[in-house]
Amino acid sequence: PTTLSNTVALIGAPTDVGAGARGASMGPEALRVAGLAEALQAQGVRVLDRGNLHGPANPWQPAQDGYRHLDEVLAWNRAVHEAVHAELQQGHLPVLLGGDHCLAMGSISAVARHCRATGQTLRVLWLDAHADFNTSELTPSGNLHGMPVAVLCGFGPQALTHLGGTSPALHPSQVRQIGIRSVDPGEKRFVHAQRLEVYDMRYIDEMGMRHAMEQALAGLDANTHLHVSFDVDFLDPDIAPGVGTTVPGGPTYREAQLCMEMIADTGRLGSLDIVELNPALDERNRTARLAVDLVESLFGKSTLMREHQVRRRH
Ligand code: B3U
Ligand code: MN
Ligand code: MN
Repeated sequence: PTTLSNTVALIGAPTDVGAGARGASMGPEALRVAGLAEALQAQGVRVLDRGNLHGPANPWQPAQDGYRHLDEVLAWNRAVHEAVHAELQQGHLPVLLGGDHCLAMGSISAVARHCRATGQTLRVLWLDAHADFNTSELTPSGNLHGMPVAVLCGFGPQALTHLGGTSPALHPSQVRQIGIRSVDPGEKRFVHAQRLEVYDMRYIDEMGMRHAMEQALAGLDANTHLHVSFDVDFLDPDIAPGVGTTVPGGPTYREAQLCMEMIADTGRLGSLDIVELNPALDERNRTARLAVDLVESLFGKSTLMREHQVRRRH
């Protein structure tokens, strides 16, 4: 099998409280309109659309003590945490439809809590143009979507670092970042200090997506739960304009497909975030349709029989 569970639960979290641009709150519906459930069903999985979570409106206020909208971000992440954890306990594969990337605090803390209880090893693949490793001291914006990896590693306000009870939810050694090409100066020093494993665009240019993914996926075994946190701004803005913070020079269509196919080949996918899709900035929903296309590959769609392609690599 391509994934840990044959039943997928779609959980919409329509908010942009952690972002610097409005519009990611429309992401869940855009993904549904682009045919996400149908695409997953075509890959042979059962799909349960749980509808959307509810939470506070975006107050659009400036940062206070280095954080924008901390109370609202906390409320949304509590809801996400409970919903994701409930699906995992039922043996389902949760797919979080964001919403901005601050919601990964709730989803990944739930996955970490589940893995702790079941004795599984958690590996997180962070597909993003950004490292999302800021703290209140380092952030240039106060936007919490730039901080989820730091919060999950225990650096941030107590209420967020303890969403899953114990802190930290993750050790930096459990994270692999792919596609990174925009890191703030203080954030960069912190990434090095915490020894985050980053396959940035320079690495992908020099070594190729295949080698980067082989490294990022090395060491998985039959006890590994693989969580993919897919920030749509990972993709090159030429093919994916519908995001709040475009950064030029991202993976091409072919590179992104290969990335997803190699994750599918591991058979260890256990949970997924699709975040930062911003329909207000998209062109006729093309970025949503591309995201759905890539998720099909992530769930095992391939041109030929998969065994042939795996064999070719050895
Ligand atoms: N690193 C910047 C920008 C940013 C991070 N994530 C997104 N944008 N999407 C910040 O504000 O932390
Ligand atoms: Mn992100
Ligand atoms: Mn990003």
